Amino acid sequence: MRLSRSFLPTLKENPAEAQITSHRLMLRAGLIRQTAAGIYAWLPAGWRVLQNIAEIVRQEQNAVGAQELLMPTLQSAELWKRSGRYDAYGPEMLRIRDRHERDMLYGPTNEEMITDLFGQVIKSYKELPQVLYHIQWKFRDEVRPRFGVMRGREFYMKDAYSFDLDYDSSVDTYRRMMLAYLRTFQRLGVRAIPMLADTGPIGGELSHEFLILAPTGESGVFFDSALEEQDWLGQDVDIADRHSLEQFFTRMTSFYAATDEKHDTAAWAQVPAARQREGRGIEVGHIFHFGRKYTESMDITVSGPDGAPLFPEMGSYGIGVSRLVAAIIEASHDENGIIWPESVAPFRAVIINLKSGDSVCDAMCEKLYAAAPEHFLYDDRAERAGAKFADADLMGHPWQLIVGPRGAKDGKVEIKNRRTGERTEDTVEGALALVMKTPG
Ligand code: 5CA
Repeated sequence: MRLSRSFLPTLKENPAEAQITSHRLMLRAGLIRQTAAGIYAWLPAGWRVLQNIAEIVRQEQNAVGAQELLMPTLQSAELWKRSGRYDAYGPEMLRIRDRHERDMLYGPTNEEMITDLFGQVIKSYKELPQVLYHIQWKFRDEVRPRFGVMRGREFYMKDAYSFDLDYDSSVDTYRRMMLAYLRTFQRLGVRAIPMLADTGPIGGELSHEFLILAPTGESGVFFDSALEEQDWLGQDVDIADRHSLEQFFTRMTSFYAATDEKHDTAAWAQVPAARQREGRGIEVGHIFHFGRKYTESMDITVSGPDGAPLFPEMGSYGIGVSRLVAAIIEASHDENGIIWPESVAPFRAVIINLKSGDSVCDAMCEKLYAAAPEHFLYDDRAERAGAKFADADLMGHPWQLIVGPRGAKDGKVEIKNRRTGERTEDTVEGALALVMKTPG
């Protein structure tokens, strides 16, 4: 993308309405604009980040056998009356009436709709397990939407739903999903700590939340620092094998981790003092095992091995995709701006032309840009160098390829790493090879 022609409105000043760093930086870096309270438009750079996150989430869901589909945002109230949640959900649900006076709602979550779809299609225990997910906008009419997309009213969520024949296999599915989550967050370049959690309006008895540490987080957290050191991508778990899943889960849950709601001071005292970590965290994911709550209330069965009807065991698994954009920024920034992990950055690199109009500089920049225009932002504006550097740091591209008359004359590009601040010089080919390396 050429910056001179892009819809990328950066701001020099801090917007008055933003109280926390990620909200300020998202507005200043031109990622989002508010269109109504708690509702945001995603501008091109922000939309790229959102899609990059969604793609990693998708790959890890697919890797554990979940199937992607897409359910609508608008739902019929009838569905929710069947589960009994239509009245129970309260004022957070945005209720709408269509022209035929039918009650509708903007979905805050999809347990009812997926259970109904499942019931229409799956008739026999032989077709189980099924894990289905979508990545779709949700609406919750939060009393106090705040901190930008961190607690919005409309937000982007990945929600998966599982259906198993019996309790044991539903626990396998829960553990597989747990692994998928840990892998997902690690690939996103952040540490999300899994913690035992309350189930709230979703229901059920087994539940974990995933929290990214940040002082602005809404929950107090207590955990064993050993959890931060785990390499979930390097673990050898056979997801088709119950024993292997159990080993993984037992190991993971052997480390203490709990939000303030679930904190157990006696268990906490057992954690070696040097490994005790206390702080605040942002909930970026939440998984629930709730058994037959919805299949029973909505009367959805499959025929079992002996022909008798059975209620499948369910779980649901959410990731706050739009909240993650803000949470990643809370965890990865400095006083100059965002520091994007390579895997989610809107652009891999910005090409900074220090002398637009100079034929040698222009030619070198064009050569760099032509190598991967979909991955590069080319700052071809007639701005002073200082403004270009400030915007590059603010927007947080992992790499800056700086082209000035002196270096360009010798065929050299200056390469700055945004995270480390390290600067090197290389040829166009060398710079491209470094920047285009696949992120981990
Ligand atoms: N049906 C279940 C799992 S699919 C569910 O809805 N879980 S949830 O309520 O915990 O939401 C899942 C994730 O969505 C949360 O972990 C959080 O990261 C995100 N989320 C929830 N509410 C908001 C909000 N108002 N703004 C932004 N993200 C939100």
